[in-house]
Amino acid sequence: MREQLQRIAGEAMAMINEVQDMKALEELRVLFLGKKGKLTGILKGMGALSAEERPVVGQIANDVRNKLEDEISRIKGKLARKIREEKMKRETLDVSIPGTVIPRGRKHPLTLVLDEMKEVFLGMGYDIAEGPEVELDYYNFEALNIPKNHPARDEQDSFYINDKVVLRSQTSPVQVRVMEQKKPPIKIICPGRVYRSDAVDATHSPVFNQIEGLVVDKGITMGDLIGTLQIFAKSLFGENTKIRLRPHHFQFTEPSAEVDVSCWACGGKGCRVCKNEGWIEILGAGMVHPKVLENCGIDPKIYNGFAFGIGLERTAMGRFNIDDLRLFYENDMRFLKQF
Ligand code: 2U9
Repeated sequence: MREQLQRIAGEAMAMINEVQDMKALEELRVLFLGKKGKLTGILKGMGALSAEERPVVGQIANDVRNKLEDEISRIKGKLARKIREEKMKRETLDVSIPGTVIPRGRKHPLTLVLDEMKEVFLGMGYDIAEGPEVELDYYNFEALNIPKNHPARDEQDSFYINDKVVLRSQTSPVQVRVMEQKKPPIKIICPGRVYRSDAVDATHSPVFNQIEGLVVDKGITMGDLIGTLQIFAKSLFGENTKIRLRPHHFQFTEPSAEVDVSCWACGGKGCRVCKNEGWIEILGAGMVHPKVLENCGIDPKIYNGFAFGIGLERTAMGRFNIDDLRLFYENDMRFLKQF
């Protein structure tokens, strides 16, 4: 019996040093200490020993079992540490590696210029007003002193929904609606999309953006208009920018003018950008026609005002030196990511 115990102890100690994982350790424990284990078998045979042999062999068997149990819990602890270290290593987050770059969005060039224009006028105390793009013929033409069959309607070939409803060809209807609702003083800009049936080419699109402005109060003068446009032009195109007014005609303003700014590329000497003129037309303006004030219920004997209209695409093309306005609408990232 003693020789058997010594052999089992030697066998178990040799095997335990080969154990690589918890599963093998458990199998070894069952092999020697389980119900049908080798050591358990020996202990069951103890009954056949003599009275003087039993306590001695029993002590040896207990020693072997305790040693084996100690070894098994030591190895278990070692394996548990190894598993924990491997887990830690696997789950270690290297915060020094660069994160996933999420591509940043950016504002569209038209939005950049529109925001700049809004800032200039908000800084001068204007409010921003908006209105419907599908407009009544009345607000888009008649209220603006452009009666039915007036040739001015042909200049701005419009998209008609029906005899009474049209896609607005300018944002002026918004000003009309504000003047109907609100008593002077009025100081608003009306940015927005407008529609004209023009064929698409490098400088025309049937859908484009405008910013119109309107000031109505008592004793407004052309000087106020010119001063306002000078501040606008200098803010947008640089401090040394000058403006020039050329007499013109619009049905909704009298007097009317087309307004040029000194060329931002050559300062007025003449170059390719301004076609050697030294000046670039960017907007139209004038004193609000008294008939228009009347149509909106404002007494032109008490109040008067000025108005202007700016093409957003045209201004942005100047600002960014773009020669084809279709680039604004084609969503080509090679173009858009430059802004
Ligand atoms: C009301 C009264 C008058 C708005 C004005 C212009 C001159 C003008 C063009 C500029 C470039 C349109 O986008 S564009 O093609 N606009 O030249 N617009 S005066 O006058 C108004 C507006 C509303 C009630």
